[in-house]
Parts: sequence; structure tokens; C-alpha cells
Amino acid sequence: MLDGWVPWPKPLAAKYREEGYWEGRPLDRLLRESAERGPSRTALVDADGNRWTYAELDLRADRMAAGLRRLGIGDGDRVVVQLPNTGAFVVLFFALLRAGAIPVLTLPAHRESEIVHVAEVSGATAYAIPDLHDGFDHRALARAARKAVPGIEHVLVAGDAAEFTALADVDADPVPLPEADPGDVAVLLLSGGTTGKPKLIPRTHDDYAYNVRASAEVCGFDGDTVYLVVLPTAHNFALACPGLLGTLMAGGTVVLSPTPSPEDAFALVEREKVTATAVVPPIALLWLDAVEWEEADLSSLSLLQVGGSKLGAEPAARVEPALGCTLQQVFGMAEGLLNYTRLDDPPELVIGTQGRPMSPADEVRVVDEDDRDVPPGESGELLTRGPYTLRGYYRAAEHNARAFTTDGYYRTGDLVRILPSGHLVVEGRAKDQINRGGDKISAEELENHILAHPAVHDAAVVGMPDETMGERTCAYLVPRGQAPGQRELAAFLTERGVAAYKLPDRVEVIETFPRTSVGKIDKKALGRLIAERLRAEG
Ligand code: J2J
Repeated sequence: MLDGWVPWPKPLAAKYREEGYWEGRPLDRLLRESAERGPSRTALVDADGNRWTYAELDLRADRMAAGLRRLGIGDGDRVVVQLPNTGAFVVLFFALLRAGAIPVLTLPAHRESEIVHVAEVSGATAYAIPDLHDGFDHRALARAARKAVPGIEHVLVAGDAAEFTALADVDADPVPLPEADPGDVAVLLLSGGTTGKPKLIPRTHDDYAYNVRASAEVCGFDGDTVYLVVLPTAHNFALACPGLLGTLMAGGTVVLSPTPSPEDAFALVEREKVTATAVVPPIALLWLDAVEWEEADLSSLSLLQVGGSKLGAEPAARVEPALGCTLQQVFGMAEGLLNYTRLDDPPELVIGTQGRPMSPADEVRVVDEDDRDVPPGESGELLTRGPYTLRGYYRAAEHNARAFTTDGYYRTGDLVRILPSGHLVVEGRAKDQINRGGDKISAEELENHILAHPAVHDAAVVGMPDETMGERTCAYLVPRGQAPGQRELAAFLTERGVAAYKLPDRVEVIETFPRTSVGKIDKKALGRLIAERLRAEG
């Protein structure tokens, strides 16, 4: 069993099993079972029109699992996976599970800073990449990552492998494989982060399979579902809520879009008669506009899930008339808890709330700054625990002491209020994080990078309001000499291997920071300052 993660207390685990939330089956079983039920049905389609039946996908995963074992990858080994929305991701994901290895899921946008950290913390022995993606050579990144983390023995490449191992060659006749313990960690997800370094989220076979199964039920996924993956496959939303795993569990068809652009996505909706997909609010806004000029036939689409950051009521109300499909708001987190508006909720709840907890076993509390429950209907921080919400980040004992209550509730850092119907309205945030259109940026992580610049004496990163993204990032700098401008700072951070979505959108120079009564940088004051400046600039 993997060490360094926090299991549920034994009596609670027993209860989740007894009550049927945890079924005691390894996560990869969902593919095997769908392949047994409908081997010749289409499981997967990529943008180029390559198609895999369930039988083919199942066999490919078995063959790659055997190939991984032959390379010595299996039995609890962690493998950093950084693949775009391609068939290779899906095959490798199931192959790793079957080989007994643990996928550590990262985004294609991540760079050396994130990858090296994640590989170090997870103790990864392998790293899977595309050759080139979005004009970036991931093999160069792999060389740098291996230099920094010598424990990475294998680099597996989808495409031209150069000196590394081609994923296409990770292939062998299927061999009998040891069965995973369903109570053990199946996958490590990356957290949005509120601290200096990103944290890893352990998800067990039992808990993640329940996450997928219950999501598929809430969203009405079945064998006729054709789900378009628009967000990165590694994102919890697109992977498991119900996402590509929920579609495969239900025996439907997964279609992979290389980008969220209306050109790519709409063409695939028309070509494959897509019925459901999931996007973040800025993409929803883009699509709402694009229907005006894109000719594609979207009539097959019956469900649009929107989550990751708050969708305004105005665009929410436009979804059904403009796209001709049901809107579902999703307030989720890779840590676990998922809130969904239900498909038969009245319009005012679908438009005006972020949904209600997925599971009857989800426990939610709304508390004030002293952890006391606020009166019903009032706003406070959301705490939660349940059968698919983590009890601790991986190898992060010190952080866990702050991120969880002593009785195991996860502190989400989200400010919410709960309506009498049980629906949640997200009102704001208590955590030091910027939510840039669904992409999460830890202020502290970014500040630490900025502080490495020789002309920066001190730095504070805050969100600034933005019409399409919800918010963007503003870095306030106290200079040491001539402060870097936005471009220079972005180039400096890129050189340090920081992912592009974390680069500050704006830089402001300030002589001294406003302070709170206890002497901390007053970020609320800085947030107000930049918001005011933006208003003045019109
Ligand atoms: C406001 N804030 C939201 C929403 C997430 C489904 C959907 C989203 C995620 C996700 C996910 C929000 N309104 N509708 O994993 O499976 C903010 C909250 C939350 C954080 C989690 C899924 N939906 N948020 O976004 O791990 O602040 O997961 O705590 O990336 O996003 O971020 P993440």
C-alpha cells in the first residue's frame, strides 16, 4: 500500500462500504465491464477521426499494461502523466491502473517548475509526454526534469521519442496482472493550491469509482451518451464528473477535442452528434457568442455542464435559448465534493446557484472565522467531508494540520451560503488563490517565483476583476531599483519554468504594502486598489 496519504477512519470506511458507496472494485474495471457488455460499441473517437471500440480500447490497455510491467513499471510506482486530449492519454491511464502504477495527472500547460515539483513529491519513476504540443517540445522539458529528478528512470513519449521510449513500443502480449486493492490510492490529482508548492490529492479506487458512478447517475449518462472532452483530460471535471470515465462506465462514446475553440468543438459536436460536454465559464461565454457566426449543427447537444469558476446569472440564462441544451452548474473540486444543479431543477436554481452536493453522504458545514456554524442561509466558509473527499494531501502533514479540522472536514476556502433547498451559492473566497477563468493560481507560489527577481524587494499577487475570465492576476511589486514591467517579469517567470497561465496579467509598482492590524499584507486593500484603478481607466 502507498504510504504518505491519509485513509478514512476505519469505522467510516466500513460504513461507506456497507451503505454501498464503495463497491470494492478497482477503478479500471469500469472499462472491462463496458467492454464485456458491448465489445463492438465505439468507446473513443479522436479529432482526426480515429476510432476505438470497447474491445480494442480494453485490449490496448491490457497490452500497454504488460509493456509497462516489462519495463519494470508497476506495483505502486508513480508515473507523471502530461498528455493532451488524445487516445494515448486514455490508453495509458487504464494501462497504468492495470499495471498497478499510480498516474500523477498534470496539465499540458505545466512546465519545469510544476513538473519537477510534482515528480519530486510523488517520487515518480516515469514521466509520459507528447513529443510536441502547442509549439512546445516536451522532450526538452523531460531532459530538464530528469536532470533535476534522477529518480525518473523512464520517459514515455507519444510520437517521436528521440532518445526516450515511444509509447507505441510499450506493447506486449497481455499477462496476468495482480488485482489492485480498491481501498488503495488509484490516482494522484493536482490541487489548485493555496501554498508555496502545488499539493497532490490521493484518490482511491473506491472513492473515485463512486465519484464517477454517482456523477453519471446525476447527469443521466447512459449508452447513448456522446461526451466531448473539451477541458484537459487530466482535469477532474473532464475526467470524472462524470467526464470521460463516466461515459466509459455507462458504455457511451468519448470524443476528444484538441482545444476548446468553437471551431474545433462545434465541428466535433456536429460530426459525432455529441450529447454532453463540460466547460469553464470563459469558454461558455465564447460559445454563446460563437453560435452567432459558426454554422455547425449543435442540435444533438442536450447537456452543457459549466463549472470551475462562478458562472454569472446573465450568461447562465442565455445558455438554454442560445445552445438549445440544458445547463448544469457544477461547483466541484479535485479534492472531492461535487455540487450539481439537477437536470430537473427549476430554472431559478439552475441559473442562480452552483448546485447541491452529489451524495447523501456528503457532510457540509458553513462556518465563521472561529469554526462556529453560521445561522442557516448566512455566508461562511464551506467545510466538507464524505465518501469521495480526501482526508489529507499526499505527503503534506504540516499543511494538512491547517487544511483539515481535527474531525476530518476539508476546509474548501470557498465562501458560500446554503438555500433551504440545499443548493449552494458561491459568494467568494477565503483562500489566497486567484481563479483565472477556472485556472487556479496560488498567490504564494507565484510570489515566491517573483521574489527571485533581483529587482523585486517584495511582492503580493491579487485577483483583479475581468469580464470574461472572472478575474485575472495582478502582481504588486515593491521594487529594489528599477522594477520589471509586465513583459520582463513574464519572460523571467517563463525562464524559471512557470506555466503560462500563472504569468501575471498586470504589474503595479507600490512603495509600501498596506498592512492589516496584525501586520500582514492587506490583500483585500490591494484588490480594492486595482479594481478602482481599472474602473478609473474605464
Ligand atoms: C465558483 N467556484 C468554483 C463554481 C469550482 C467540477 C467542476 C469544477 C472543478 C474544479 C472540478 C466553481 N463556482 N461553479 O474539479 O470536478 C472553484 C472553488 C473550488 C475550486 C476547485 C470538478 N467550481 N470552483 O474547479 O480543483 O474555489 O476543481 O474550491 O480546479 O474551484 O478547483 P479545482
